[in-house]
Amino acid sequence: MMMNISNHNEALLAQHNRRLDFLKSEVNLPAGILQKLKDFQIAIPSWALGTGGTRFGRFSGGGEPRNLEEKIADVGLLHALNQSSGAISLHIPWDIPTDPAAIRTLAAQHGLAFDAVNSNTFQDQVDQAQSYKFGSLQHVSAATRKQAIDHNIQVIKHGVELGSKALTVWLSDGSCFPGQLNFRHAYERTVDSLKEIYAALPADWSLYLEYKAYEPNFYSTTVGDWGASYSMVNKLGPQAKTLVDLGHHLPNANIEQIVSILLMEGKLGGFHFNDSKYGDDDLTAGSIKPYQLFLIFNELVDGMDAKGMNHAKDLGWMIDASHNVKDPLEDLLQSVEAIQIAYAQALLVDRAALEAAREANDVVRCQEILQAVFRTDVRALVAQARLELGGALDPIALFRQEKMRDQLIKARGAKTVATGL
Ligand code: RM4
Ligand code: MN
Ligand code: MN
Repeated sequence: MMMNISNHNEALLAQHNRRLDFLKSEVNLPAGILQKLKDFQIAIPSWALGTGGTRFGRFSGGGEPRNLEEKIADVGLLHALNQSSGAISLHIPWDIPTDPAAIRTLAAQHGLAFDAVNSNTFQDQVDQAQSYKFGSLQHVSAATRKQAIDHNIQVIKHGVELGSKALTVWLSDGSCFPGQLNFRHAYERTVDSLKEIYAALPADWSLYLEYKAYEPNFYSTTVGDWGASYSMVNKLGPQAKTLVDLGHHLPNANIEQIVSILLMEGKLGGFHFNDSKYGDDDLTAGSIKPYQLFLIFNELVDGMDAKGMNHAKDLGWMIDASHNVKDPLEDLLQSVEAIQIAYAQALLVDRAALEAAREANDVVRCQEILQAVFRTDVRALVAQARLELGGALDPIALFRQEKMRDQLIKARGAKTVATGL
C-alpha cells in the first residue's frame, strides 16, 4: 500500500523536535538508548489481525485479511508505519503456510521475520480422529496424547520451513469439576507428552510453555500458574522456558515479581503482551495498567542487564490480543507503542540510585525514582527511534489520513472474516 511517510513526518517535524528537545532538557538520556529502542521488535500474532469476539458475538469490521498472504501484508503495513513490528507469530492450523518458500519471500519483501509458531490442541479440527474435549497432552487416552504430540511436531516442521526459532505451547487442558481429574496423573502425562515434543525440537529452537489460571467454565487448568510451567520446563531441558502471557494470572498477581524470578532462574522465555481488568481479556497492552507494564519492563531491563542479555534478541516479545471494538491494526499500533514506552522508561531508571536507596531502606526515595520515570513523557523519544528507522512520527494519524482501512475494504471486501480469535 502506498503511503506518504515523508510528507507526514515533515508536517509534524517542528512539533516533534520541540518535544524531544524538552525531554532532553529534563532527563539525561543514557548513551545508546535510541539504538536499543530501534533494535526492539515486537511480533504480531497472525490470529489477531481480524476482529475478535466474546463468547456471545463478534462484530466484524471490514477488510480483514482473508488468508496468510493478506495477514503478512497487514503486518507489513504496521511495520512500515512503526518500524517496530518486524515479525509475525503464526498459529497452526489457523495459518498453515501451504507454500513456505513463497510465504518466506513475501515476508522478506515486507522486512518481516517469523517469530514463535503456536500449536492448537484446544479446538477439534474437522478431520481429526481423537477429540480434545477432555484435554490433549494430559489426556487419559494414549491415542489422543499422540495426536496432540504429532500436531506439535508438525507445527515445529512448519516453523522450520519459515525460519522460526520457537514453539509456543498453550494448553486448555484441565477439568471443569472437582474430582474429574487426577491432578498428579494429568501433570505427569503432560510432562511425558511435552518430553516427546521437546525431543523433536531443533537444537537452536526454544519451547515456550504458557500457563493460565483459568478458562471460563473451568475448575482447574493443568498448567495453571508459573510454578506448574516452571517445574515442567525444568524437567524438559535447557531449551524449554516459561512464557508469560499478561492476561493469564489471577487478579492482583504480582507479575513483575514472577518475571524477575523466572528471569533470574534462566527460565523466562518470552511474553504475550496484552492488558486486562478481570480475566484474559486480551485488551490493548498498557491500556488499563500502564504502571504494571512499566514495572515489568523495569524488572526485565534490570534482570537482563544482570545476565548480560541482549534486550532485543534474548527473549521472545509477542503481542497476544483480540480486538472487539477497535480497528485491529490501530489497536496493534497502540499496543506496540505502549510496550515501547514502558521499555524506554525502564531504560531511564537510575539503577545505581535505586540500589543505593534500597540499601539505605529509603522506601520513599525508591518510589520517587520509579515514579519520576514513569511520569516522564517519553513519547518523543520513541517517535525519534521510529523516525530514524524511516517510520511515521504518528502511525495512527497516518493510517487514518491515508484512509488505509477504507483501502483494505475496497481491496478485500466489507464482509471478510480472518481466521484466529
Ligand atoms: C490463549 C493463549 C494462547 C493463544 C490462544 C489463542 O488464551 O493466550 O497464547 O494462542 O489463547
Ligand atoms: Mn497467549
Ligand atoms: Mn490468552
